[in-house]
Amino acid sequence: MEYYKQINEIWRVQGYRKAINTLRQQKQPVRTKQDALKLPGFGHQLSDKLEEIVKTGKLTRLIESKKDSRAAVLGLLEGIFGVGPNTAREWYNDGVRNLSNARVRPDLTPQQRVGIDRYHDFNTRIPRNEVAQHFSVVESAARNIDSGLRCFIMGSYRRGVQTCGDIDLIVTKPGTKRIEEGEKSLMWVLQKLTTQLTAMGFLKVCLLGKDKGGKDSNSKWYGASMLEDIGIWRRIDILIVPWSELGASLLYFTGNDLFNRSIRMLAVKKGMSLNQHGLFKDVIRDKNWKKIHRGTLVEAHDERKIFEALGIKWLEPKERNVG
Ligand code: DCP
Ligand code: MG
Repeated sequence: MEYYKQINEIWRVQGYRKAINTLRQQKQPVRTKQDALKLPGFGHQLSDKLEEIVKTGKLTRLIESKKDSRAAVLGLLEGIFGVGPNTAREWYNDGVRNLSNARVRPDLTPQQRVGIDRYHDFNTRIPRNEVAQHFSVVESAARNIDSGLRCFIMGSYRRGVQTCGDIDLIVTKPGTKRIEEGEKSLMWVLQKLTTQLTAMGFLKVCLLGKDKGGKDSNSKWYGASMLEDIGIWRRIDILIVPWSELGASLLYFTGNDLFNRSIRMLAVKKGMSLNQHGLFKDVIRDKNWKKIHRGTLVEAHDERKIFEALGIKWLEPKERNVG
């Protein structure tokens, strides 16, 4: 039971708790699988385990789970929004073994606290049709703000998978360019959009950290959204991208991450460089492979043209589920 508590398997913990109570109430010792099966809360698996303990004095499953319990706890902790492998390891070394231990960390960020409070919600896959419903809410709010805005669903949804880990959305507007190039018309959109959606009760919390998204602070928003009739908080990312870079953004945010890695490597092999802002050539790098000049733009707006410029045939998003 303690092991399952650590790895947050609540149903199993309850099963074990019931079985333990049942055993405590027995007047006669329970020694065999057959005896155990007669007791409430004892199925075949638990009864087998009981007999194994009586006969051998040990439990193989428990020995195994001790071996993998570090990995399990690290996995559990990394499932908290805002906790990466380094934080998980640090917390583990400090003795954190479950979510309750994590919750009382003095260094817990507000985002991690939400991640713990909504642990179950955030770790439940989202059915495709629910992603589409969240999208519709955002899209109609965006259209109300400015009928010229265009919204897209990215990530695993665009690759056609049946359930998604989170909701990735892009908002853009025909004619807009990069902020550095002087086009500012989209900067206020995200602010207005998220404020309205929050007031509607659709967006539940903003999960941007202290740096508020760093240099992209005007163009991305991380948080949680919820449909009233479903009641589960979902992780949602809304990104504002300039129309001039739509293709590169579509390519990047469609993924999957392994596909992205290989297509970026291909670009490098061809003397180019690909990122979410575009495909560039004549990039100048120093001897540590650090970019010292971003190069000249080959293509950024048209996703298909990026494939062409790389000399590869167009791949539908559903053909980009690699690995
Ligand atoms: N991405 C990437 N490298 C990363 C993270 C993300 O290239 N380290 C890109 C590719 C992803 C896209 O961003 O497909 C969206 O990121 P997600 O983490 O939301 O991944 P998916 O949407 O693909 O999967 P999931 O269903 O788990 O959300
Ligand atoms: Mg996603």
